[in-house]
Amino acid sequence: PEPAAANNARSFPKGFVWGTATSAYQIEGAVKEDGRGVSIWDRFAHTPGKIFDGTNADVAVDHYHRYKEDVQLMKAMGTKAYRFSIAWPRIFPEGKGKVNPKGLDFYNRLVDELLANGIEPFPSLYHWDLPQTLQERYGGWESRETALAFADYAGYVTEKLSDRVQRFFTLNEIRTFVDRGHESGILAPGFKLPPARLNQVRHHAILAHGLAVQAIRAKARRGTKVGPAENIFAVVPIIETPEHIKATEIAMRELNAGYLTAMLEGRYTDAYLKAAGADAPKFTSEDLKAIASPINFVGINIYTPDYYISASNKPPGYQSLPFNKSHPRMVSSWHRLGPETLYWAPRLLQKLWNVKEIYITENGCATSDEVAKDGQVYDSDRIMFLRSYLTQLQRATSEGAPVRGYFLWSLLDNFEWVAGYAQRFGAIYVDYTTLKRTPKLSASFYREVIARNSVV
Ligand code: GBH
Repeated sequence: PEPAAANNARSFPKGFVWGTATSAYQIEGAVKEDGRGVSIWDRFAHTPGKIFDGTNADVAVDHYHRYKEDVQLMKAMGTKAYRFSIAWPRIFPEGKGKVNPKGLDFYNRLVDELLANGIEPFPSLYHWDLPQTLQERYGGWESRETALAFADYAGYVTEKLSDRVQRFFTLNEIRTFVDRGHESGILAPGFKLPPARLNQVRHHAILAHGLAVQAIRAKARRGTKVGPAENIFAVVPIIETPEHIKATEIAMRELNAGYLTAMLEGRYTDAYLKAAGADAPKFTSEDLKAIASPINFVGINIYTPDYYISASNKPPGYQSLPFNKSHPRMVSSWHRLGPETLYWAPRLLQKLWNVKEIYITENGCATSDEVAKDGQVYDSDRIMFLRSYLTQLQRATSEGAPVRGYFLWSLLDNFEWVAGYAQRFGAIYVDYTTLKRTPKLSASFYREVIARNSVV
């Protein structure tokens, strides 16, 4: 590859970490291999009617057996980092108790392979694949037991891997698996809980994060760094004037009150507790202290904007905007285009909570990719998407926002949860019959961005 261009108006800071991201259930397959236990996602995907195309991730893209090939694909793109998730039911098939060393072996092999190829591992400890036994025995996230079990698992894994892994993410997108899994029931475990129980689930999930941070401090090698990877409400002032920016700051803090705000401030906001009323979660001050255990960085998954304007004459001072009917979307119906999210999310994290290290732990889109007659995949719209989002991210870093890295979702086309295999998020195309991998045109685009450390 050509040498990185000298600093120009589109460059990222020196040492910026470029990576790709995946998660265990979405890519690994091998669900019955080497002693892996059953997860709530195995159960959910095998329940008729839950997945759009009737599929499951029993095989997925067979990464469990093809990880060496996949690492070579990462290397060919020039990525220096890889965010993947560790499947809890591979390590503790029943969530707690008896450990399964063969499960850990897979991640040992993967970490070693990454390091041998100059790629830094950034594992997440939970990407929604809760051991089914914890669901059945305790009611899953409805129980504090699950938070305690998660902390034990986190301590165990980080103790084993922290000789080679420097940074761990705790839970991926608490907001998504809490709300979509326990309120609308679209994701596993597929519940529609009343508000009080839902709020308790949310509390246990952020408590699991905090207790895991403590367990990692106790068990992992000194200096191991940890943080969440959250699907924050990515609030954006639709008009960038002081008045609307101010309203956005208030909205950012309140909308994330059940998640990041609690983790960073060690309290639930008054507005959050007031709105919950009698349904507020039950918690102790010790819980809040644990939830706010000092972290090293904040990871944010950014896809779609939440637009706000000021409403200064009526509390709470901000107003959410509906999307115009013609607002452009990507393939996923929820996925509206909003590149400015990659500017505002880091700026607001820095402004509101003085966050000093930020990773964009996911960003990307599904497009309707096909292999052309010449064997190539011309995903022009993914390139357009990435260029427009990265331009806004560069705007943030050039103004001093402390973003240290960016992980493209996703390395490979994969099992897109409730959408099954119908939505392709990969920079690399996967033929689901042969499992053959073909880098898309966007992989070439991304390689050039990385080689130049600059938007191209
Ligand atoms: C991420 O979620 C996940 O971390 C990742 O595993 C996933 O593959 C990727 O994004 C792409 O989706 O169907 O109307 O209920 C992104 C945030 C929140 C987007 C839940 C989809 C469901 C909308 N997701 N949302 S709806």
